[in-house]
Amino acid sequence: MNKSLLLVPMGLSALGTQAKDRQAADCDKPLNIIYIMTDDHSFQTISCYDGRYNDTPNLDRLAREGVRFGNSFVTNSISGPSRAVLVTGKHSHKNGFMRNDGQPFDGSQQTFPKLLQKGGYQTAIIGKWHLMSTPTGFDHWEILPGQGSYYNPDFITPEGTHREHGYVTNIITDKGIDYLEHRDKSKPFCLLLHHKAVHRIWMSDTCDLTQFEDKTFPLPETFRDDYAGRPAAADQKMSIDKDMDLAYDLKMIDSTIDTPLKGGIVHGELARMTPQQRAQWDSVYQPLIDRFLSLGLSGEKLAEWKYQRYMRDYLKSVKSLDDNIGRLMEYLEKEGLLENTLIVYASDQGFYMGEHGWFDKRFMYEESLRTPLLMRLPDCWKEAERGRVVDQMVQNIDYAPTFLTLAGVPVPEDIQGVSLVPLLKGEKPKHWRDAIYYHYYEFPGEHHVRKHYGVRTDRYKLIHFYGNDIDSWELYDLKTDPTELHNRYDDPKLAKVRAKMHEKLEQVREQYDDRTE
Ligand code: SGN
Ligand code: CA
Repeated sequence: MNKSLLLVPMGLSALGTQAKDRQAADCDKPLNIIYIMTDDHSFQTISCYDGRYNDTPNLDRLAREGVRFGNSFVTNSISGPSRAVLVTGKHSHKNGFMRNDGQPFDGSQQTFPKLLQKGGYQTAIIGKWHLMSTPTGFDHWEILPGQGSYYNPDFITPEGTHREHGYVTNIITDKGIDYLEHRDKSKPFCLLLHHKAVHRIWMSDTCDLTQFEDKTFPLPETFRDDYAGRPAAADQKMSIDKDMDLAYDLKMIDSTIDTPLKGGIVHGELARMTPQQRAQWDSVYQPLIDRFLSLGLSGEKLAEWKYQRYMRDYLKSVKSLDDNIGRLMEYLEKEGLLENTLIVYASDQGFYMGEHGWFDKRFMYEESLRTPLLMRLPDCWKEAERGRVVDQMVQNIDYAPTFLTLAGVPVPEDIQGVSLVPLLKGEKPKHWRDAIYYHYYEFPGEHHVRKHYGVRTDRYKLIHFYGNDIDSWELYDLKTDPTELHNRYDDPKLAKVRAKMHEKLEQVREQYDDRTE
């Protein structure tokens, strides 16, 4: 692998750069890191990214007091792989965790939390882990089993499994604050706070049940996509119309509604609720169910109704998340921790809010390739301008080297990402990467998205869907076709672009040493 292929000057001796970073950091104390990751949170539903649907004042504050990454992408748009990329700073084929339903993460490998520990940091993870093996590299850990539950969730700790009472987003935030209260105050810390929200099946806290019920959302332009010229997109199982389950996803629980996934909610989340929680839930959902039954919807009307229900439920769980970020910020402010703490907000990947008619993620199309990324800068970085949007293309392989650099810990050569610290400081590195690489592997699998890999530059995207029964290429001009409806792979007008993008793809596959197909 030749890491310097696309990133020549970034390769400047790691150590030299770090010393400079710390010096420029202008801080007396070492920096703390709080990395908040949510699950499936679309940038479309964060108001500093997109104002169409909701307000997220607390997330917007992170952007205002720091930077918002306008071109932030993942390498493999699915939870476990994204988390493995986060801790290792390496693409899936290098860290070995390529799909949610494969082998457990090999926790004996190098990760940034382990390197931080060696560098004198105390490290903690609270919330969704999803890597199937016991967390390593953390002085403190409390994780959800698998996907976890919204109501009265179980937590696994080194002492065993126990159940907590309440709503998961509040509990994870409480646990984060409690950890900060009781930490060893003589050492800097790195806390990973990994929420379950806003993952399927988008259940809200009891106090937010009525939120958004009076709102109607505009259908995305591509809601009725016919997938012409895109065979892989035509053959998925993530359509709001066809695959979103009325009982499970949309909570229409009634004896007259029998759906394939109904048992999942009846014996899952609803069965976990206390009688009091259930009564609060029913007081809002029973009238919605009655109304739905009285409407007798079908066809397009039903699809549109499903979209509205989906949006409302999803946004309710975003509301609770944003409120809890506010609660954490209040605590950090009160404790004087904003001075020397970097606060990062990211999701494990993006999500479809009805674009192309979909929910879920996985595809290399924009909505799921992108992921929100906000970084609130420590107050002691007096020189860095706040409220900036960073336009350079960044990827989740970059988080690990960023955190190591901030901690003054040397970045090992085999880490594939690059430190974002220069971008945080407002520098304009001359030779930043001009392409990102993506590879998705979970097929056969839930939602039936084919294996694919590809390359994206600031303007074009080339994707190869492959497998036993598919071998198809897609090429998009994101400038003229930002919603990716027109596959131009066979368009003679783009022949030169196509050849260049193939070259670029070869280049990034070589750079990241990916020969898997
Ligand atoms: C679950 C969901 C899927 C989702 C995957 C992966 N089904 O299996 O809809 O795509 O997680 O999501 S559910 O019936 O369990 O809700 S991920 O974010 O964890 O990768
Ligand atoms: Ca996810």
